[in-house]
Amino acid sequence: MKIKEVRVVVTCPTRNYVLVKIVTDEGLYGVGDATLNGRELAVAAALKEHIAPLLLGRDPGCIEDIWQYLFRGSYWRGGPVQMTALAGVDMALWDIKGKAAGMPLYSLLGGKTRAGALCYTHCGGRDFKEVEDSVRAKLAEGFKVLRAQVAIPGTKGTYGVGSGKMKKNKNAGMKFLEQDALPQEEVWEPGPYLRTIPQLFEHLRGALGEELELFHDVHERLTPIQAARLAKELEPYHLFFLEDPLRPEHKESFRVVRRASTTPLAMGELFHSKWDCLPLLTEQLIDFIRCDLSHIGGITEAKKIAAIAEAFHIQTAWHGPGDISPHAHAANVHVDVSIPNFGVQEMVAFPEEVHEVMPGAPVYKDGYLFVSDRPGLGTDLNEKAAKKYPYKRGYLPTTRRADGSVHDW
Ligand code: KDG
Ligand code: MG
Repeated sequence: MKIKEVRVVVTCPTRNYVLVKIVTDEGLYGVGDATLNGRELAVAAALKEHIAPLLLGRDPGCIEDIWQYLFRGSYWRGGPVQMTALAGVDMALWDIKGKAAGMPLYSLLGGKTRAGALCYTHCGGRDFKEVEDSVRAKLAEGFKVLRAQVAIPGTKGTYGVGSGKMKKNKNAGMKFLEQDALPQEEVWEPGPYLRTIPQLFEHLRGALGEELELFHDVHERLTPIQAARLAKELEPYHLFFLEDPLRPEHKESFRVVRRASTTPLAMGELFHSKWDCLPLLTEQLIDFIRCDLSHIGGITEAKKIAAIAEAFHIQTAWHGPGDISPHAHAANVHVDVSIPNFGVQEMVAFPEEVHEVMPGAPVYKDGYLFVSDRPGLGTDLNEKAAKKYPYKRGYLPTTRRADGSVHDW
């Protein structure tokens, strides 16, 4: 079998997605996710202009060799754009391999270690009561693990609480962050944030008890000593984990946070390779590795990272936001249900438009995600439907401190 064509589809069914469709001379095809939020066209150009010509005529079954060839053969390797492009190709090739074998991806990866993937979703609110109500609503839907974010008094546009400009969607009253043609600007201060978050979890544990698993996403905004203080002050509320307390540039600073507390730590959505993960894994500075399969070169690299993590008693919690496609969500769950050290899976409910363009997303039931037994990833791409939703330039928000200086979003 040979690769005959590489198609790149950019579509915006409520938000932008970049898909790679690899077609073989035998008519089989695979589809992978190459979406990089806010830089979609850079990845599309990398794929069309630089990567597609290298794939034509190759055997799509040689996934590891193609991965090595694209990664090591380029000399200038790594980074978000190239690793997202590589992920799209990798997922499409695994999809083809599954279809050629007549097997779902989880089977090719070694078979099921569990029936479904324990998953979490997001709860946010303008105040503690709103967050509590949101948690109660999600508990009623069967969720067992929930992320809790609250608006920080005196700031503008807190991450994860839907305080940006929101767009209503037809799908069950869901709302989506509207991505503007230029970035929205948020204002954030560490003082009020550090005072508010422990109070939020005090409120939630008081109102809801100890049974449910709760956690919080810092979104990489703190300094090491601030993160250490937060982790320590959250200890009495037994978080499932504290997510991304620091930026990936400061991996050695995780030692400061680790020394200060026993709150479990999760990190990795901004990583791009196994080497980014290494010091945190080998020094056991985190408890959950949460890379984004679409930004680390796909399933091939995820399997290796999971295996290294397993040796250090660290579990996976792959990134699963709305800005990666159902193909990537399916890849997450296929890996989740076939490795021994799976921890938890982030999930979102996609709007109707996304299901129309990319059918086959994992199915949610009573706190768990399930992939189908269809060969490959089990997802597909409706190219005709994709054309109805053309690309719209969009950015993630940016953040400034109260004095106007730039801060990390
Ligand atoms: O594109 C950025 C989002 O993927 C990120 O903000 C989501 O932090 C995130 C999460 O944990 O889902
Ligand atoms: Mg996060």
